Amino acid sequence: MPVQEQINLTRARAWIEESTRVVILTGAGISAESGIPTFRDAMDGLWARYSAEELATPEAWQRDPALVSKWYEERRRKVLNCAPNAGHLAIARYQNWAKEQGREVIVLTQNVDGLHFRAAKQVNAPEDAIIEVHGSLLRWRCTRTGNETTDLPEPFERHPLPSKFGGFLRPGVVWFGEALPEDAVQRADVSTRNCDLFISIGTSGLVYPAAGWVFEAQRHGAKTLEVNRDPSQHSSEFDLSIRGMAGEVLPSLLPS
Ligand code: BV8
Repeated sequence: MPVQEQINLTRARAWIEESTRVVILTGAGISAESGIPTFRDAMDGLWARYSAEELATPEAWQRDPALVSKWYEERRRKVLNCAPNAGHLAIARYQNWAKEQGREVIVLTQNVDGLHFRAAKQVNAPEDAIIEVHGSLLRWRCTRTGNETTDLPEPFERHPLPSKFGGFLRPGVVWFGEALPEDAVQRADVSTRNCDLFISIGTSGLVYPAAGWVFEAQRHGAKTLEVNRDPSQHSSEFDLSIRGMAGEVLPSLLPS
């Protein structure tokens, strides 16, 4: 690892040692090493001619619910065949360490793949400190009643699936133009205003309101640290930005 990155890692470790209220924001980059394409990765196969932004919208669902249902079912199946990687596990072990020390570490994930929860289960980390701010591929919701289910046929017999409540089942994710779940926004607002360290991992920082939370933390006096493979939209505004792969950096950065 280049000397500058070593120096940054040493500084970041010192910040983590002295921090007692930490917010970790994660994006698709932390799941890349589990084999899940990031949001900016070009899509392939049947989806090569679409962009994620155009399919992840209520308009796409209105226009062609079968196509959108197929895309999400395929992504759900891929996720169920993947596993948490060293980056997810390092965060879960850090949450365990923090809990023993009476410190608080909250994960705000933009990812809808459920891998933070699976990592937490693997190491008995607290699951109530993981907030899926953009929902989950694993939960599907009736369009008529809003009832959610994770009990889905393998494979879907048809697209979209009829719900037993008279509507259809849509993925339980937040589409562009949809509001984030109120409780997620509430948890994000309170934690970003009260943290003493905000760590952003594996996100391009392009999607709001999540991309703005680092500035909320900064305004309230938190130190801000980024771990990302490439420069992100806001890398220069973090107090410290470490270039690297989450699965390699996090196990040596985070206490366990
Ligand atoms: C809303 C779920 C309002 C679906 C997703 C200002 C304020 C508020 C809203 C807006 C605003 N400006 C614009 C908006 C609208 C919009 C928006 O932000 N648009 C963008 C494009 C400009 N926001 C919204 O619509 C949000 N809703 O604000 O509603 C409202 C209020 C009331 C009533 C009605 C409405 C909703 C946004 C949520 C959209 N849903 N996902 C699905 O998955 O299908 S977004 C999706 O893309 C992800 O969840 C993620 O959040 C987002 C960004 O992706 P990233 O995670 O960053 O991934 P990306 O590929 O971009 O980058 C990966 C990074 O990882 C890279 O930097 C790479 O270098 C790095 N990396 C790769 N490998 C590794 C790595 N790093 C480390 N290690 C590695 N191995």
